[in-house]
Amino acid sequence: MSIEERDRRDGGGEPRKCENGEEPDRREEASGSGEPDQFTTESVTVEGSSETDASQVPTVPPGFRCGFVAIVGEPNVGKSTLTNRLLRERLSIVTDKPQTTRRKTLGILNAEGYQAVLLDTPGLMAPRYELHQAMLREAREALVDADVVLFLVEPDTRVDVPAAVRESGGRRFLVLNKVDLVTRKDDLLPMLTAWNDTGVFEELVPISALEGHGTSALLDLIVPRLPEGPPFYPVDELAIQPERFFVGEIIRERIFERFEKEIPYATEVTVEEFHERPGAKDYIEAWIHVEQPSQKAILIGADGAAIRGLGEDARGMIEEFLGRPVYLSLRVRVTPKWRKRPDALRRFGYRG
Ligand SMILES: Nc1nc2c(ncn2[C@@H]2O[C@H](COP(=O)(O)OP(=O)(O)OP(=O)(O)O)[C@@H](O)[C@H]2O)c(=O)[nH]1
Ligand SMILES: [Mg+2]
Repeated sequence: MSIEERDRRDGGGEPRKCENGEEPDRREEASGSGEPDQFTTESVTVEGSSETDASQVPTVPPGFRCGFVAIVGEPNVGKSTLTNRLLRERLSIVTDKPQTTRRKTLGILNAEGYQAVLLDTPGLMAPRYELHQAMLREAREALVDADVVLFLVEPDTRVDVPAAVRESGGRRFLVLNKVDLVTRKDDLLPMLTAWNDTGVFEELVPISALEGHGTSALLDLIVPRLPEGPPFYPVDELAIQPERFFVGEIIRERIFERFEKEIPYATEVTVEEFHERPGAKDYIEAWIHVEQPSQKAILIGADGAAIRGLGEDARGMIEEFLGRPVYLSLRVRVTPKWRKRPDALRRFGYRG
């Protein structure tokens, strides 16, 4: 199957609710500063392929459960870490910096007797510009769709339930994450009691998403709350968003890891080309958009060293994710004030 076919299938199979793996609108070229600089990296061979056949949907036994589980909370509380832990796959990007996740990311947890569609979301926060508004829309949409809402918090945070969580129609759980950081376990009970006193949650579950403590117990509480019904997606699928979405996310993650201060936040990644080539590795061309020429200079680095390092790092992770070797070409271009511009955000695939 070609990448185009796979992406069409990944993005096109209409789920009962939510998500369609939208492509950015290429007709709306964001303004730049002349030709972008291009950098390429050689690839290494990685064996194996993760290709699956979407048509193989087995018959559903009686009592099968399927539903959407929204994972929401403030930035950096561990939503993506929990998503990956429950999926047992590294699907969502994770960094130690807040506001890493910018779009709703679907992960499909398939197990005997149920399919839980996990919705990892951007952090709930006070929006400062258009990009934040778009991120909040993604999180709120997930809440509308959810059968179960996991509201993640860290220890010792102020007890405050956002209206969007309070008003969501799903079954609400308070998930106290990062309990590995709490040295005196006696401190947990008062924290959980304070959250319980809000009267919003039907379960309160302490976990460590990082270490995997409490996460199977959490799943055991989630599954009975999913409605009975057939699976929404083929039961051998992990994700429905197109491969190019995850490729862009991996590049963004590596930027968050490798660059400091405002650079990760002023950066967006679009995958402009992604195709198979007869007798050669898949070709991927991604553009890294920044807001100012000074940021472009930092990303490129002296003699292109920074972007070469980024390209090699990202290519390795992309190959691991896709299970096949790729040729990655990175370009950097300046799109002034893109975080505040609805036209640029649309071009980058955010919905208005
Ligand atoms: N100690 C500890 N750290 C954790 C735990 N879960 C997540 N982290 C760390 O917290 C940081 C943020 O994790 P993410 O999963 O990216 O958090 P997020 O809520 O998805 O963040 P945004 O996407 O930015 O909103 C990372 O450094 C994680 O390793 C945990 O249970 N214990
Ligand atoms: Mg995240």
